Amino acid sequence: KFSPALLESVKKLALQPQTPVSLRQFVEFGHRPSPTTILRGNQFVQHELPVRLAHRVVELENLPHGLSDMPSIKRVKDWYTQSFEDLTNLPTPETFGVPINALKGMEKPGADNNGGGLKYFNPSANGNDIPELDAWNAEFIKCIEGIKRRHDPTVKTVAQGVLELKEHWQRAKSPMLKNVTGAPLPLPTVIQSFLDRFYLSRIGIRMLIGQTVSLNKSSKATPPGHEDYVGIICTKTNLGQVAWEAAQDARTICQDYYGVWGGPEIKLLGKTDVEFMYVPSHLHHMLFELLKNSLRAVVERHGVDCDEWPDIKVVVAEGKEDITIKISDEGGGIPRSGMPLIWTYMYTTAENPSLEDTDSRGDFRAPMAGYGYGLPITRLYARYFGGDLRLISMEGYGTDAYLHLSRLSNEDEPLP
Ligand code: W6P
Repeated sequence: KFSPALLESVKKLALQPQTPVSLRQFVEFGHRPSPTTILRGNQFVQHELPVRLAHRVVELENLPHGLSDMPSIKRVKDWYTQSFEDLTNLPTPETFGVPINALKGMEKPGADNNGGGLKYFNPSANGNDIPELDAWNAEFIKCIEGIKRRHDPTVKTVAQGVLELKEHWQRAKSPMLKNVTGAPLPLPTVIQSFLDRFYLSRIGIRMLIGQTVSLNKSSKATPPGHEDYVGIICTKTNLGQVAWEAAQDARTICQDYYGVWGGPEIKLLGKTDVEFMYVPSHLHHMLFELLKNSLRAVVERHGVDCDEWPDIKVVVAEGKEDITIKISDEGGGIPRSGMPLIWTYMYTTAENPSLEDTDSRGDFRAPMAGYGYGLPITRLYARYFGGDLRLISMEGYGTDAYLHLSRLSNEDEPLP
């Protein structure tokens, strides 16, 4: 399927170190970028993405317990290899004929407008419009957007691969599946930590692509309402606003799923008006996931016919070093013995976890609970920018989820 030469160059790049990018670097780099800055960024990504992809290909090839041989894992590995090929086959600006020398001296945006650096560098105003540059940038963006789309089904497909491994163990009557009680066994630690590394790396790769695509598209004009944005990063992310939206979305899903009217209320308390630098889509994703869990716990503990469910409380605290969001539910908590399972890629309390977002009638049904990957992946999103997620359960009463988000945005991106 892939040429031996390509596979060789994958192995070669997998030996090169990945380059971490901090949130601060993302912002400094993407703030009012000149055409030269955009080009430099694109060139960095054209090199960095193949390095990161190559690391994943090699790891996917060498997984323990036969996981590498599962058809779904092979598919995912092929996507990574294909994306590597797409990027390395793409011409570089030089081979594409971008007159690199014509860009010399254009590094400093605003250098020739009072030194304020407040205006976008406008090449055409200087008679320096470079069609080859625009054409290469456009080609490059098309390529990485295609890569992002290709990898959309990764989480689902890897989950499928883990199921294939479990079925393989069953057929082989492997001791890996020797469960006397019938309770689901946690995955071996090596597989668990592989999945953590793999999904954390995926967050980083998608951050790099998302940021690059966004900077290229907004470099000519700031989209309305995006004055505080640098790419997909908002320098004034309003926690209360994102939390309110995540709460609305989670409650809508809860109503549809349980057929309840309204559902438990979600109260926002504390310093909800805090603004800080973050990726709003990441924040939304984490809060949405946690709130869905709390809603599910409350509805299932108190019943769909309950006339007044206990509120779910979201308390925001602003510290110097981090912002903590506590989400408290009275959903009965989690037994202590079940706590370690929370972070495994199999924990689910959904009665019928399905890989499809459809119910038994085949209708589309919003997944109230997915395939048990929500919580571990939410914690990875928190950790990606130096935060963390902890759960404290009071069995018989409820659960507190503590989401810590780091304010010190100069920590290095973690790169497994
Ligand atoms: C529960 C289980 C859980 C997981 C994550 C967040 C909140 C909750 N509540 O009962």
